[in-house]
Amino acid sequence: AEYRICVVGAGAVGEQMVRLLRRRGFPAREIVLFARSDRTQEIDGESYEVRTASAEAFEGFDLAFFAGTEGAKGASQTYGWEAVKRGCTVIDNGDDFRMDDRVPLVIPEINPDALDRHQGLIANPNCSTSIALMALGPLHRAYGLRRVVVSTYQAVSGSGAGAVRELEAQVRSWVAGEEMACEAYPHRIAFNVLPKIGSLKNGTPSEELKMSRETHKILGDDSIRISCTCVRVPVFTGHSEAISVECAQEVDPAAARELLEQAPGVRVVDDPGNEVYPMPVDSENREDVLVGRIRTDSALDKGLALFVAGDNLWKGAALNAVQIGEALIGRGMM
Ligand code: 11C
Repeated sequence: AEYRICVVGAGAVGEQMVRLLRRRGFPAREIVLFARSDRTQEIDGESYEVRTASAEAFEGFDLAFFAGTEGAKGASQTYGWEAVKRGCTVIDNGDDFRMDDRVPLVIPEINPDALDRHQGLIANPNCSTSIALMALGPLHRAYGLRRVVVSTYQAVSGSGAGAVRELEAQVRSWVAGEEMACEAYPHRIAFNVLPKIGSLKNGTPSEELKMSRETHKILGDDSIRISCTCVRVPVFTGHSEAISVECAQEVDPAAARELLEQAPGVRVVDDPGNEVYPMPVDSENREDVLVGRIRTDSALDKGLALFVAGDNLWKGAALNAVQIGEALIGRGMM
């Protein structure tokens, strides 16, 4: 079968969704973009029709990918269930329904069975959650995670195309000896790090709440104690994370490395003596999440430390969404 597909949101994530649908040969009869105005948009040399979104516009589509970022924020609240009512399955990259009990939150390599309970709308996790869980999922299954301590190093593209332009403009201003303009963040991001991502909810930055709540939901285990510090760094694309875990079972770093080498969607790059380790520049436009610096964490009982890097727009967003679509087809649910 070939499917009629729409992508809601024509920004950074929407564009990557279209690119990955094509690149992975998704069986699409048609791909249409929905945004705030009618126009056409060129992606990789192909011209796509952009239509104004409305509830009725979803009529006749089989699958809708909501980019859920930038200009498309809130679109799934307005149109998500409206599209489902019209027979369209929705995969939502945004934050609106991730913790909704009706909505499975899915990383296809980690918890594909959650798809069986879907009611038309499926949520894609936050980028830092997906990238961490590509390593933490297999470790949890093998060793049982008790505690997780994460520090993230998140790229500006996670804040949208405006933040990417701002980092570049600030670097140019610095070179020219000029004042840096700050709009995307409350402080300059060039040659700086910002240890708060998202708005505060009861004193905790929303990005840190997302990471712990989503991890509990995806792994189906609320007992894991999670502590996060999410930090924005002056990197264009690729979120990196330093992670320490305490396990229920004894964990040997060599065995953990072997386990992660077998894990789908993971590439182990772990030879620090030869300067081989995960870096955001190597994760960009790459489907696998890079995992390395795998070692004992002696500050924790049965502890393991590791470092991961993944493309926040790919596995962190568009790729995972497309893989959810592929998994639905693979499970005969489309
Ligand atoms: C960031 N993680 O890097 C965010 C972007 O809930 O999907 C994605 C926000 C989300 O700022």
